[in-house]
Amino acid sequence: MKICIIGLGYIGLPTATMFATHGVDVVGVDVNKNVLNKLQNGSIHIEEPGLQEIFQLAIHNKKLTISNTPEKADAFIIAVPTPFLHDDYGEYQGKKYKKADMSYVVSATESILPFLEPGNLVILESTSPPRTTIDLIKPILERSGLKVGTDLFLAYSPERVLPGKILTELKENARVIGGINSESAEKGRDLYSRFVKGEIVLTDATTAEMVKLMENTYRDVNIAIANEFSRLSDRFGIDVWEAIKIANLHPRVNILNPGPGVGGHCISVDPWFLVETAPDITPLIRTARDVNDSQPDFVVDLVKRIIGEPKGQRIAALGLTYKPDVDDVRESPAVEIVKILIERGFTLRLFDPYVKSLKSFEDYLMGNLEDTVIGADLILVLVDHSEFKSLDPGSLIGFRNKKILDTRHCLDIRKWHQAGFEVIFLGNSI
Ligand code: SAJ
Repeated sequence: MKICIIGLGYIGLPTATMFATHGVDVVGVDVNKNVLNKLQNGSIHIEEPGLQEIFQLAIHNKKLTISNTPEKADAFIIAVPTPFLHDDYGEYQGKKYKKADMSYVVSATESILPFLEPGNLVILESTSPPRTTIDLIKPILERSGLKVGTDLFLAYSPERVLPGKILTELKENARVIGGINSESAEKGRDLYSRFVKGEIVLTDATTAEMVKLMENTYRDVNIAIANEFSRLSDRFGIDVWEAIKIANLHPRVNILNPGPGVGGHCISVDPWFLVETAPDITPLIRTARDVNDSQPDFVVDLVKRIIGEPKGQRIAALGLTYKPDVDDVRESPAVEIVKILIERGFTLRLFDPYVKSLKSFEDYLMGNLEDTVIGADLILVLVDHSEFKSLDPGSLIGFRNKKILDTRHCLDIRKWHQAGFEVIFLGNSI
């Protein structure tokens, strides 16, 4: 069995490695020269626990090869990104909405055309708007002269893994495989069952696309309501964290955590794929996106209420990634908050143990925590990295004001009080 995986990013690389360590010959293909260089030299370009070791094993055993072009194989998996377009918006009733950039999916699909042979299976893994497999991928594949459904088999199978836990979740999570016909879905099941231990559920391609989008949209909408609760609690002078804890004692209530906003390449992007394809019937999904996207403004407003309008105050911002213990800053609300604070005229120093350099913030980024907090009027915790949660405030010196704003509710308040700090949480009236 030989497969070709197009796209060696956060999903393609772990998936390629998994297949390669489960008896399949894998050709991993990417177009990015830096990525190829790194991988061909034996090291991975993403931070993911455990991946480096099994990647090296797969390369060493010659089960995984890295290339810049596809080759003939039994199956092809497309795992390229589907970000949104940054300069092309749709509009519905005077409001702009974001649109998916399908160009990587299109060029990846076109790149396999010369290598397709009768009996091949093609799987799209990239998160995509509903009907992409049928309306976009199928016609491209048919340009090969092969008939999709009889000569070629086609399915959509979304990844559903959590960054930071990818290797375990790839194996253990339930996997949905949506075929354009039942034979395609069954061939998909035969392929993924080589390493998937979770339940494999077969359905049609459009249902599988919807399942993926519904999961992330469900989460986005639920985080939006938690964020709105944080604003209400702030207004009414109560602690949102205590209120949520008590509300969640109800057997049918499970409110998520408010925070500085929603980031990452999934939850903050995918709901737009539904709004884009059906703007007239998705007001709730759209509003949730707007609420989460405006949460950074709420944080900036809170900062101003704590230290006043900018006139030379210094802020030590801790954390830039979109969530804890990863190095990913895509769509990160922390980055957005820092950007707004700098624009407004505050003086910032930044530190993130996972981010050693970041375009446009180079002058602000510090190499260690100690230098970051010197002269600070406010410590602003934007990400709940383990390193910050376990921080001993007694080890830090040189503040101008001992104030800390925790947007993640992750600090041990007792320790910080003992060290003489005023601790403020997002969603806890000041
Ligand atoms: N967040 C909150 N409050 C919460 C939970 C999360 O503000 O209660 C924020 C996080 O801080 C982060 C963002 O939401 O900025 C998203 O983080 P996440 O950990 O919820 O999810 P992702 O984006 O890392 O991964 C999601 C997962 N989807 C679901 O949990 C439904 C994962 O299973 C998917 O595979 C992934 O998206 C994807 O690739 O689509």
